[in-house]
Amino acid sequence: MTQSLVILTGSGISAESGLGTFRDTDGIWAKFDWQVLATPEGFRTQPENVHEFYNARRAGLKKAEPNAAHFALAELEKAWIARGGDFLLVTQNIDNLHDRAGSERLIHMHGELNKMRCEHCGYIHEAFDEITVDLPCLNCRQAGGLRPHVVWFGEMPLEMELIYNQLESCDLFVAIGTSGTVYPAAGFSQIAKQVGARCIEINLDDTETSPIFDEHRKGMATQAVPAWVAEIVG
Ligand code: BJW
Repeated sequence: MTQSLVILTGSGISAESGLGTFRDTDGIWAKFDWQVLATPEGFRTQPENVHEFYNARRAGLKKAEPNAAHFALAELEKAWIARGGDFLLVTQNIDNLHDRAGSERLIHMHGELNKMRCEHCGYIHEAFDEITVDLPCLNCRQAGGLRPHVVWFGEMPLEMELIYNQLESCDLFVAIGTSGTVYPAAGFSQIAKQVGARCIEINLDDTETSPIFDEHRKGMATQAVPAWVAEIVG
Protein backbone atom coordinates (compact mmCIF):
# COMPACT_ATOMS: atom_id res chain seq x y z
CA MET A 1 0.00 0.00 0.00
CA THR A 2 1.27 3.50 -0.83
CA GLN A 3 2.21 5.53 2.19
CA SER A 4 0.63 8.96 1.94
CA LEU A 5 -2.82 9.46 0.45
CA VAL A 6 -4.66 12.73 -0.16
CA ILE A 7 -8.26 12.63 -1.40
CA LEU A 8 -10.14 15.68 -2.69
CA THR A 9 -13.91 15.51 -2.95
CA GLY A 10 -16.41 17.85 -4.58
CA SER A 11 -20.16 18.14 -4.88
CA GLY A 12 -20.40 15.08 -7.18
CA ILE A 13 -19.84 12.77 -4.21
CA SER A 14 -22.96 14.13 -2.49
CA ALA A 15 -25.12 14.29 -5.64
CA GLU A 16 -26.61 10.85 -5.07
CA SER A 17 -27.49 11.90 -1.50
CA GLY A 18 -29.79 14.48 -3.09
CA LEU A 19 -27.57 17.56 -2.74
CA GLY A 20 -26.98 19.67 -5.83
CA THR A 21 -23.76 20.07 -7.76
CA PHE A 22 -22.79 23.58 -8.90
CA ARG A 23 -21.93 23.58 -12.60
CA ASP A 24 -23.89 20.67 -14.04
CA THR A 25 -26.75 21.79 -16.32
CA ASP A 26 -29.28 21.65 -13.45
CA GLY A 27 -26.68 22.76 -10.89
CA ILE A 28 -26.94 25.37 -8.15
CA TRP A 29 -25.27 28.13 -10.19
CA ALA A 30 -27.73 27.52 -13.05
CA LYS A 31 -30.57 28.51 -10.69
CA PHE A 32 -28.93 31.01 -8.35
CA ASP A 33 -26.61 33.99 -8.85
CA TRP A 34 -23.21 33.20 -7.32
CA GLN A 35 -22.22 36.88 -7.49
CA VAL A 36 -24.93 37.66 -4.95
CA LEU A 37 -24.92 34.43 -2.94
CA ALA A 38 -21.25 33.42 -2.82
CA THR A 39 -19.25 36.64 -2.51
CA PRO A 40 -18.56 38.95 0.46
CA GLU A 41 -19.92 41.85 -1.65
CA GLY A 42 -23.23 40.00 -2.17
CA PHE A 43 -23.56 39.42 1.56
CA ARG A 44 -22.84 43.08 2.31
CA THR A 45 -25.56 44.31 -0.07
CA GLN A 46 -28.15 41.49 0.12
CA PRO A 47 -27.71 39.67 3.47
CA GLU A 48 -31.39 38.57 3.59
CA ASN A 49 -31.08 36.78 0.23
CA VAL A 50 -27.84 35.11 1.28
CA HIS A 51 -29.38 33.87 4.55
CA GLU A 52 -32.45 32.61 2.67
CA PHE A 53 -30.22 30.63 0.26
CA TYR A 54 -28.17 29.00 3.04
CA ASN A 55 -31.26 28.41 5.24
CA ALA A 56 -32.78 26.42 2.37
CA ARG A 57 -29.58 24.41 1.87
CA ARG A 58 -29.37 23.74 5.64
CA ALA A 59 -32.95 22.42 5.51
CA GLY A 60 -32.03 20.23 2.50
CA LEU A 61 -29.02 18.83 4.34
CA LYS A 62 -31.25 17.68 7.23
CA LYS A 63 -33.01 15.35 4.80
CA ALA A 64 -29.81 14.00 3.22
CA GLU A 65 -27.91 10.89 4.29
CA PRO A 66 -24.32 9.87 3.58
CA ASN A 67 -24.11 7.47 0.64
CA ALA A 68 -21.96 4.43 -0.19
CA ALA A 69 -19.11 6.64 -1.45
CA HIS A 70 -18.90 8.60 1.84
CA PHE A 71 -18.93 5.33 3.83
CA ALA A 72 -16.30 3.74 1.59
CA LEU A 73 -13.89 6.66 2.20
CA ALA A 74 -14.38 6.39 5.97
CA GLU A 75 -13.60 2.66 5.75
CA LEU A 76 -10.54 3.38 3.60
CA GLU A 77 -9.23 5.90 6.14
CA LYS A 78 -9.34 3.30 8.94
CA ALA A 79 -7.70 0.59 6.82
CA TRP A 80 -5.02 2.94 5.46
CA ILE A 81 -4.05 4.21 8.93
CA ALA A 82 -4.14 0.69 10.41
CA ARG A 83 -1.50 -0.24 7.82
CA GLY A 84 0.69 2.67 8.90
CA GLY A 85 -0.20 5.07 6.09
CA ASP A 86 -0.76 8.80 6.23
CA PHE A 87 -4.23 9.94 5.17
CA LEU A 88 -6.02 13.23 4.54
CA LEU A 89 -9.50 13.79 3.10
CA VAL A 90 -10.00 17.35 1.85
CA THR A 91 -13.55 18.21 0.91
CA GLN A 92 -14.78 21.30 -0.90
CA ASN A 93 -18.27 20.41 0.28
CA ILE A 94 -19.90 22.34 3.09
CA ASP A 95 -22.30 19.47 3.86
CA ASN A 96 -21.52 17.15 6.80
CA LEU A 97 -21.92 13.82 5.00
CA HIS A 98 -18.26 12.76 5.30
CA ASP A 99 -18.37 13.55 9.04
CA ARG A 100 -21.57 11.56 9.48
CA ALA A 101 -20.12 8.61 7.54
CA GLY A 102 -17.24 8.48 10.06
CA SER A 103 -14.33 10.28 8.34
CA GLU A 104 -11.99 11.85 10.91
CA ARG A 105 -8.88 13.09 9.13
CA LEU A 106 -11.03 15.57 7.25
CA ILE A 107 -10.68 19.22 6.25
CA HIS A 108 -13.65 21.27 5.05
CA MET A 109 -11.64 23.72 2.94
CA HIS A 110 -14.74 25.73 1.91
CA GLY A 111 -16.25 25.78 5.40
CA GLU A 112 -19.32 24.17 6.90
CA LEU A 113 -23.02 24.77 6.30
CA ASN A 114 -23.91 24.03 9.92
CA LYS A 115 -21.68 26.78 11.28
CA MET A 116 -22.04 30.57 11.46
CA ARG A 117 -19.26 33.07 12.15
CA CYS A 118 -19.66 36.43 13.85
CA GLU A 119 -18.00 39.17 11.79
CA HIS A 120 -17.75 41.33 14.94
CA CYS A 121 -15.88 38.94 17.27
CA GLY A 122 -14.97 35.94 15.07
CA TYR A 123 -16.84 33.45 17.29
CA ILE A 124 -18.00 30.33 15.42
CA HIS A 125 -21.47 29.01 16.31
CA GLU A 126 -23.14 25.76 15.35
CA ALA A 127 -26.32 26.46 13.37
CA PHE A 128 -28.84 23.85 12.31
CA ASP A 129 -31.92 26.03 11.83
CA GLU A 130 -32.97 29.31 10.21
CA ILE A 131 -30.66 32.31 10.61
CA THR A 132 -31.88 35.89 10.21
CA VAL A 133 -29.94 39.13 9.89
CA ASP A 134 -31.11 40.45 13.26
CA LEU A 135 -29.95 37.41 15.28
CA PRO A 136 -27.38 38.36 17.97
CA CYS A 137 -24.06 36.57 18.38
CA LEU A 138 -24.09 34.19 21.39
CA ASN A 139 -20.64 35.42 22.36
CA CYS A 140 -20.49 39.24 21.87
CA ARG A 141 -24.29 39.73 21.80
CA GLN A 142 -24.10 42.11 18.82
CA ALA A 143 -26.69 41.64 16.10
CA GLY A 144 -26.08 41.83 12.35
CA GLY A 145 -22.67 40.14 12.22
CA LEU A 146 -23.58 36.48 11.74
CA ARG A 147 -22.59 35.04 8.37
CA PRO A 148 -22.35 31.46 7.08
CA HIS A 149 -18.94 29.96 7.98
CA VAL A 150 -18.27 29.17 4.32
CA VAL A 151 -15.63 30.33 1.84
CA TRP A 152 -16.93 32.62 -0.88
CA PHE A 153 -15.19 33.72 -4.08
CA GLY A 154 -12.28 36.00 -3.31
CA GLU A 155 -11.84 34.56 0.19
CA MET A 156 -9.00 32.34 1.37
CA PRO A 157 -9.97 28.67 1.78
CA LEU A 158 -9.32 27.10 5.20
CA GLU A 159 -6.30 25.08 6.43
CA MET A 160 -4.31 25.71 3.24
CA GLU A 161 -0.90 25.31 4.89
CA LEU A 162 -1.78 21.87 6.22
CA ILE A 163 -3.25 20.84 2.84
CA TYR A 164 -0.19 21.99 0.87
CA ASN A 165 2.14 20.19 3.32
CA GLN A 166 0.25 16.93 2.80
CA LEU A 167 0.13 17.39 -0.98
CA GLU A 168 3.85 18.02 -1.16
CA SER A 169 4.61 14.65 0.42
CA CYS A 170 1.82 12.51 -1.01
CA ASP A 171 2.28 9.31 -2.99
CA LEU A 172 -1.29 9.00 -4.19
CA PHE A 173 -3.81 11.77 -4.97
CA VAL A 174 -7.44 11.03 -5.79
CA ALA A 175 -10.05 13.59 -6.92
CA ILE A 176 -13.68 12.53 -6.68
CA GLY A 177 -16.74 14.35 -8.08
CA THR A 178 -15.18 17.74 -8.69
CA SER A 179 -15.08 19.68 -11.97
CA GLY A 180 -11.59 21.13 -11.39
CA THR A 181 -12.72 24.67 -12.12
CA VAL A 182 -12.38 26.35 -8.74
CA TYR A 183 -8.93 27.28 -7.44
CA PRO A 184 -6.94 26.60 -5.36
CA ALA A 185 -8.50 23.08 -5.19
CA ALA A 186 -8.28 22.75 -8.99
CA GLY A 187 -4.49 23.09 -8.68
CA PHE A 188 -3.99 20.24 -6.19
CA SER A 189 -3.60 17.56 -8.89
CA GLN A 190 -0.81 19.60 -10.50
CA ILE A 191 1.06 19.83 -7.19
CA ALA A 192 0.63 16.11 -6.53
CA LYS A 193 1.84 15.32 -10.04
CA GLN A 194 4.92 17.52 -9.60
CA VAL A 195 5.97 15.62 -6.46
CA GLY A 196 5.63 12.31 -8.29
CA ALA A 197 2.32 11.10 -6.85
CA ARG A 198 0.05 8.82 -8.83
CA CYS A 199 -3.14 10.75 -9.62
CA ILE A 200 -6.56 9.13 -10.00
CA GLU A 201 -9.78 10.88 -11.02
CA ILE A 202 -13.21 9.44 -10.22
CA ASN A 203 -16.03 11.30 -12.00
CA LEU A 204 -19.02 10.85 -14.24
CA ASP A 205 -17.30 12.84 -16.99
CA ASP A 206 -14.04 14.34 -18.13
CA THR A 207 -13.10 17.54 -16.31
CA GLU A 208 -10.93 20.62 -16.81
CA THR A 209 -8.05 18.83 -15.10
CA SER A 210 -8.49 15.31 -16.52
CA PRO A 211 -5.30 15.47 -18.63
CA ILE A 212 -3.18 15.66 -15.47
CA PHE A 213 -4.46 12.36 -14.04
CA ASP A 214 -2.78 8.98 -14.64
CA GLU A 215 -5.97 6.97 -14.23
CA HIS A 216 -9.65 7.79 -14.87
CA ARG A 217 -12.48 5.86 -13.32
CA LYS A 218 -15.70 7.01 -14.91
CA GLY A 219 -18.97 6.34 -13.10
CA MET A 220 -21.37 7.33 -10.37
CA ALA A 221 -19.57 7.98 -7.10
CA THR A 222 -21.71 5.43 -5.20
CA GLN A 223 -20.44 2.69 -7.50
CA ALA A 224 -16.99 3.83 -8.60
CA VAL A 225 -15.71 4.83 -5.14
CA PRO A 226 -16.64 1.61 -3.25
CA ALA A 227 -15.22 -0.42 -6.16
CA TRP A 228 -11.90 1.45 -5.99
CA VAL A 229 -11.77 1.21 -2.18
CA ALA A 230 -12.49 -2.53 -2.32
CA GLU A 231 -9.48 -3.01 -4.61
CA ILE A 232 -7.23 -1.29 -2.06
CA VAL A 233 -8.67 -2.54 1.20
CA GLY A 234 -9.58 -6.01 -0.02
C1 BJW B 1 -20.40 13.21 -10.25
C2 BJW B 1 -21.68 12.82 -9.93
C3 BJW B 1 -21.79 11.53 -9.40
C4 BJW B 1 -21.88 14.78 -10.68
N1 BJW B 1 -20.72 10.81 -9.27
N2 BJW B 1 -19.30 12.53 -10.15
C5 BJW B 1 -9.19 33.06 -12.72
C6 BJW B 1 -8.29 32.01 -12.79
C7 BJW B 1 -7.99 31.24 -11.65
C8 BJW B 1 -8.59 31.52 -10.43
C9 BJW B 1 -9.48 32.55 -10.36
C10 BJW B 1 -9.78 33.32 -11.49
N3 BJW B 1 -10.70 34.26 -11.14
C11 BJW B 1 -10.98 34.09 -9.81
C12 BJW B 1 -10.25 33.06 -9.33
C13 BJW B 1 -10.26 32.51 -7.94
C14 BJW B 1 -11.54 31.76 -7.62
C15 BJW B 1 -11.80 30.73 -8.73
O1 BJW B 1 -11.23 29.65 -8.74
N4 BJW B 1 -12.69 31.03 -9.65
C16 BJW B 1 -12.94 30.12 -10.77
C17 BJW B 1 -14.44 29.86 -10.92
C18 BJW B 1 -12.30 30.73 -12.01
N5 BJW B 1 -11.32 31.08 -6.37
C19 BJW B 1 -11.52 31.70 -5.22
O2 BJW B 1 -11.94 32.83 -5.13
C20 BJW B 1 -11.16 30.92 -3.96
N6 BJW B 1 -10.27 31.66 -3.15
C21 BJW B 1 -9.03 32.01 -3.56
O3 BJW B 1 -8.61 31.71 -4.67
O4 BJW B 1 -8.29 32.68 -2.62
C22 BJW B 1 -6.98 33.12 -2.97
C23 BJW B 1 -5.92 32.07 -2.79
C24 BJW B 1 -4.73 32.22 -3.43
C25 BJW B 1 -3.73 31.27 -3.28
C26 BJW B 1 -3.90 30.18 -2.46
C27 BJW B 1 -5.08 30.04 -1.82
C28 BJW B 1 -6.09 30.97 -2.00
C29 BJW B 1 -12.40 30.61 -3.14
C30 BJW B 1 -13.33 29.67 -3.83
C31 BJW B 1 -14.59 29.50 -3.04
C32 BJW B 1 -15.58 28.57 -3.70
N7 BJW B 1 -16.81 28.60 -3.02
C33 BJW B 1 -17.88 27.72 -3.45
C34 BJW B 1 -19.11 28.03 -2.58
C35 BJW B 1 -18.85 27.50 -1.15
C36 BJW B 1 -20.02 27.65 -0.27
C37 BJW B 1 -21.25 26.97 -0.83
O5 BJW B 1 -21.28 25.74 -1.05
O6 BJW B 1 -22.22 27.70 -1.01
O7 BJW B 1 -17.48 26.35 -3.31
S1 BJW B 1 -18.27 27.84 -5.20
C38 BJW B 1 -18.58 26.11 -5.43
O8 BJW B 1 -17.56 25.55 -6.31
C39 BJW B 1 -18.36 25.46 -4.05
C40 BJW B 1 -17.64 24.21 -4.43
O9 BJW B 1 -16.93 23.68 -3.32
C41 BJW B 1 -16.75 24.63 -5.56
C42 BJW B 1 -16.29 23.50 -6.43
O10 BJW B 1 -17.36 22.92 -7.13
P1 BJW B 1 -17.38 21.35 -7.40
O11 BJW B 1 -17.56 20.62 -6.13
O12 BJW B 1 -16.24 20.95 -8.23
O13 BJW B 1 -18.79 21.21 -8.19
P2 BJW B 1 -19.08 21.29 -9.77
O14 BJW B 1 -20.53 21.41 -9.92
O15 BJW B 1 -18.25 22.28 -10.43
O16 BJW B 1 -18.61 19.84 -10.30
C43 BJW B 1 -19.31 18.66 -9.93
C44 BJW B 1 -18.57 17.48 -10.55
O17 BJW B 1 -19.15 16.27 -10.06
C45 BJW B 1 -18.67 17.43 -12.08
O18 BJW B 1 -17.37 17.18 -12.63
C46 BJW B 1 -19.61 16.24 -12.37
O19 BJW B 1 -19.26 15.54 -13.56
C47 BJW B 1 -19.38 15.39 -11.15
N8 BJW B 1 -20.51 14.58 -10.77
N9 BJW B 1 -22.56 13.91 -10.26
C48 BJW B 1 -19.49 11.30 -9.64
N10 BJW B 1 -23.01 11.07 -9.07
